[in-house]
Amino acid sequence: MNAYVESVINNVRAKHANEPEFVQTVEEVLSSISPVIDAHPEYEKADLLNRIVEPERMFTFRVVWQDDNGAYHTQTGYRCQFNGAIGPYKGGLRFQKNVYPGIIKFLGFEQIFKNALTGLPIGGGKGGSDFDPAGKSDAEVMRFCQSFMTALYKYIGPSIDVPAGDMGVGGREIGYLFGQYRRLKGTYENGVLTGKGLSYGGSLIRPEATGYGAMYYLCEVLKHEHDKIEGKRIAISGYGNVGWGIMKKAMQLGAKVTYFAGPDGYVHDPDGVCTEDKLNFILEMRAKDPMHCKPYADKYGCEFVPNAKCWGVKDVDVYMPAATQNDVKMESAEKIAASGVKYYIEVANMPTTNDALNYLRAQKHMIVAPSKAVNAGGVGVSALEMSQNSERLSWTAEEVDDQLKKMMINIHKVSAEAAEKYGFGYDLVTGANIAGFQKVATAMMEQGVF
Ligand code: 2IT
Repeated sequence: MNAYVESVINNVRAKHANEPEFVQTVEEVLSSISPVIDAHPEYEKADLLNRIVEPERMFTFRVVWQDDNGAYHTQTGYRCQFNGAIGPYKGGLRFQKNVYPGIIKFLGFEQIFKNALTGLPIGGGKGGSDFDPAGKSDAEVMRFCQSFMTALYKYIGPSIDVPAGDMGVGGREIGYLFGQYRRLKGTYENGVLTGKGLSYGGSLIRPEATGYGAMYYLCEVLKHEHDKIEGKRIAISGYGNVGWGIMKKAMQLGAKVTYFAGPDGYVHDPDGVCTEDKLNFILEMRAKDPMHCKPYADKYGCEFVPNAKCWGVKDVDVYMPAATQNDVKMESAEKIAASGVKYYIEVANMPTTNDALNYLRAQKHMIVAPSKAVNAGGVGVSALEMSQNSERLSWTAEEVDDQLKKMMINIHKVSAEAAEKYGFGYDLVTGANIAGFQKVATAMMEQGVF
């Protein structure tokens, strides 16, 4: 590995020893781009890498809210404006108990390269809070969101920083956040947030975009392998917005999700989650109780395996981890490799630990695709939502879906080309990192020292 790259990775390891998720993503990205640094000595001269691993700005804020009994609670809010070289900071807000700076930084760092891959002018950012939405009433969620936005509104805006949803932040939360922003600013700047409701500037297809985009990306991989999507059986983890979008697009494309895993275990439905009735049931089940997917197995009379993940099942063609970070560790990776399944398509942000990812990439019979490319359609459609807001127009579902498809075809293409250019062959992981990095690096170099 390039000595400069190694020194920057070591700096990050030492400085962020208590933020393992951030160290993990820096190791993954920087080791991929080592040959680019060899080819561009001017990057080392400008110390570009120590700059790129340091957020341009990151802050915390106090968020106090009252529960329905009048008791007070104090949470920490975060926003990381990681890199704005190619556009306003853009990235989601995550509300989850385990949120701490290491999670926000890892997501923000991934977001820089993912956003660059979309081909659209959006910089990388991320934020959130250690607020736990589980079991909270609507009114409690509203008060929390209002308090969160009261602390944040001065530091965001349609040309500054445009938050969106992530885990724990969906349409309801974005609505409350936008209402409070509008109240505080006294202007109708709906381009300040994406993932909005359709009645106030949201985009058609945004809720499904990440899952749809992942399926379009999979289609490109299959094309490359002279294979086809029709009849493919898919095992996923997670059945949130993203997993649900995968199920729906799979159905439209003649494929089917036959396994899905949740917090309580996994479901095996050999017929596939591919009727309107089943898709609607998943929405209802999730709204009632997000911690259990067993009710699906009970309703449709299929197998449910408690407290287990579906990694290693043999009767599928594609694995798509779509739940959360570090879902697939070495033990699961060994089962996946042993299953003989060819396609491992990451969807959630950093769903695979680095050792597991490298192990899977080393399997000769497998094709591995990285989440920062595969899930980029979500933020890509967020950028399309920003365009619609600034034009004061709404595009049809067909127009958005068509642009999303083109975007995913292009992301796959530029990734494959970048890997090829540096002699890696069809290595989608390395290619995505190189293509994303190259765009941001060029912009940073042209903008001088800061
Ligand atoms: O991880 C992600 O890309 C997101 N949560 C979506 C971010 C966005 O701005 O739409």
